[in-house]
Amino acid sequence: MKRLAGLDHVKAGVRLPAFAPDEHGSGIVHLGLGAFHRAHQAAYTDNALAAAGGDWRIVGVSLRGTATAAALNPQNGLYTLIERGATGTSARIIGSISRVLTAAQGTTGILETMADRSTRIVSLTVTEKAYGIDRAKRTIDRSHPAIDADLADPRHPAGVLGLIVEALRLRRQAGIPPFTVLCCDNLPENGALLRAGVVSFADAIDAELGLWIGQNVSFPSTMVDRITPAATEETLAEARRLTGCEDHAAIETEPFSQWVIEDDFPLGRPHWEAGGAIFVSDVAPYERMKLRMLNGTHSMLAYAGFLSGCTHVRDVMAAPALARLVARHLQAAAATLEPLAGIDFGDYTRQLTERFSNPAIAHETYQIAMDGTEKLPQRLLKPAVELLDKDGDIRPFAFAVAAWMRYCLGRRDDGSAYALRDPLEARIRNLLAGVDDKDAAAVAGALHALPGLFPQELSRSQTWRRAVERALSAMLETTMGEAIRREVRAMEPSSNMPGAE
Ligand code: CS2
Repeated sequence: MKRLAGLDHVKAGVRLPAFAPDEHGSGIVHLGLGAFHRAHQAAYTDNALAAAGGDWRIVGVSLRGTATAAALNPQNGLYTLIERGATGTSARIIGSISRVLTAAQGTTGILETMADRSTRIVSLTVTEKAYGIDRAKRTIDRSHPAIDADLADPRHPAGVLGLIVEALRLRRQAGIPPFTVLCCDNLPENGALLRAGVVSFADAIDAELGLWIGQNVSFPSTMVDRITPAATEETLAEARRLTGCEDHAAIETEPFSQWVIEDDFPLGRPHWEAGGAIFVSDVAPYERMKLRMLNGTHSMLAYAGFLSGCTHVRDVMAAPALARLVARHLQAAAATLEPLAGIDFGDYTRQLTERFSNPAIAHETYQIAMDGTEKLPQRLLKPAVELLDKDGDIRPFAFAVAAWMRYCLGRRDDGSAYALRDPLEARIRNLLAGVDDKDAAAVAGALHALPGLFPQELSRSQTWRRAVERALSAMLETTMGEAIRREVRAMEPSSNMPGAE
């Protein structure tokens, strides 16, 4: 079977790029070329190129590893995007990525491309933990390894903030206007946060550069959404079957996709509307909705699901008791939001329930469980603080946080161990080392002491602590499965849950 490298051998019926990829230059450098970018922004850019043309292809950058480059470069950046819905599967070939650079031999080539006049946007999906921003102080986190290393040698950066600052410095020096920085990670007010981090990093090496960046560089915020599991051998086999070509870079995703963006691109942007992107003046309420309803519920179901034997999100939705807690969490998260024009949270809830239940998507709970300390603040802790302040019902959030704490113990109910896969894993293990793991107050107490994670409004609140300990003690006394059933039994008939009696 021929490797996908051109479009000639692709089976009839597969949707091809509706533009000639080679005829378009690049205008975007994307840092973090994972599955999500290829299922989301690259697909929107493919639609935009087809609809409105322009030199907007994407130069992808893999900051860690060379596997993506080895998969995509021999394919001229082409790959299969498989959409799997409840009613069927379809495949399209994406032509918006031109080539992939890696940091394996240093970042000089990456910096040159970022600093080149043709680059007008630098976008990012590097995951929450890669930035090295202290989110409470909105400054660089000097204890982050990439920040520390890049401050010591700012002309040869390896980390995200270091690369952006050095590329902007090179452009300023050459009299080239700055690119727009587009953060596409699941962080609250991601553009403003990244701006604070970049300016803080620049300030630390050259205050004048920091000032110039603050005044001249645009960092629109975005809300990005598409559930995209990590690709597996099965994904690649499906791509071969559908396209008739060998494809080492195929990705599978759900049919749903959403992108809300602040329209602030001084050097222009692709016509992303063609793929359905929405441009608004303030993304924050959309981000909050998605982070609290989709991602917050995801985190709850990931910890509770992983520990009760649900490998995939779809298994959670097929487990009646846990599915009830999913419904409860969605409702509780929606109740923390201000109304949003044009959005019905009931419809959004139904849509999420359907998406989570998609039988064709094998999205692992263990994948979502990763990096909990980076995810909890915006997904679960912030809404809990707001609810506590209003005397609201914190129970769903306390249950979710307790499930994360139970997960932090690193062993299943049968005693078998797993890696937490969290940047604070070593710290968490140290904190829990001498603690009696049957004692909910002791476990919760130790984890509430993790530096920088829990806001004081929670760690100092007896109401919050009691609610977490109550949920956690059920999880420690029995199995996670039994704790879930107890939680459902304790749900009050008055909680408006369908069938909650
Ligand atoms: C998930 C997200 O892994 C996770 O933490 O909650 O990756 C989620 O699937 C995406 O944000 C969906 O857009």
